[in-house]
Amino acid sequence: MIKYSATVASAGTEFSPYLFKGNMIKTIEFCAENGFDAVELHIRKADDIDTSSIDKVCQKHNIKISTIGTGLGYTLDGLFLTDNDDIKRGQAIARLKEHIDIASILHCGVIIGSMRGRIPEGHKQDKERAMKNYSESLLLLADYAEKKGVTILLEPVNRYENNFHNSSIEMRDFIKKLGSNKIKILLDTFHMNIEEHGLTGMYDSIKECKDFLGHMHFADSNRRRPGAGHIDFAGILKTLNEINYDGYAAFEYLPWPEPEIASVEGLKYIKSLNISG
Ligand SMILES: [Mn+2]
Repeated sequence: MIKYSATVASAGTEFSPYLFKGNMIKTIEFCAENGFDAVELHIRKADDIDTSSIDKVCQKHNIKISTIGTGLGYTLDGLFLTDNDDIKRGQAIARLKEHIDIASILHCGVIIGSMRGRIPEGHKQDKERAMKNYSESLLLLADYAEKKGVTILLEPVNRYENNFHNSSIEMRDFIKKLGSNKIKILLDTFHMNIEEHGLTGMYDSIKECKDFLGHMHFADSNRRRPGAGHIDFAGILKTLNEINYDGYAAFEYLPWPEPEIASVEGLKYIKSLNISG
């Protein structure tokens, strides 16, 4: 059975695709009252949140934390794993370890999307070095995550926002090659809508990734709530049920026209389509 999660960020701009911003405790209470199974926390660094009060409010309202999103470390602090500067890459790794520590306390996964970074333009050597640094950093983090009982979720991001591992299959093949069972794939319908091939591309990719699938992000084609664009969520849900996906789908999209409506209407729409799950 698919479980649903809503995104909340500790910071971000008007154009960040997070449903809620600011008060995490209030958001968790709102999401619990409105039928969500979980909340996905997007935080910049560990001291953004008080894990014990979050844990307490989750237990009180019988709701979980599904995932920690880490992209703010890239957008606000410029930290990323393909960085060829050893000191800065070390800071990126340290930041992600902080996130893994939090995830270990809250029993959830850690997403690496924007903090993957980009492959630098220019010399072939620099590109190869960035890719090597990236893979080695991930394996180091996977070791750390394994000790802490946490799963790392790598997210393919569309070509307009990143320049490598844009499609689901590219990312799946990379994860397969890395060979760590603590690293799984996160498929985001917004990115898939841009990258996957043909009319059945999104469904085919979900099936192709099924052995590695750890998390989903739901957003419609215009990055608004499901039902506000043209993605066929009935087909997505049917495919996820076919592969017996029992993880989370986190609602990561623009809070249009406002967070409360965007979250509640999105969930209502998805539940109306997903009668069997
Ligand atoms: Mn996403």
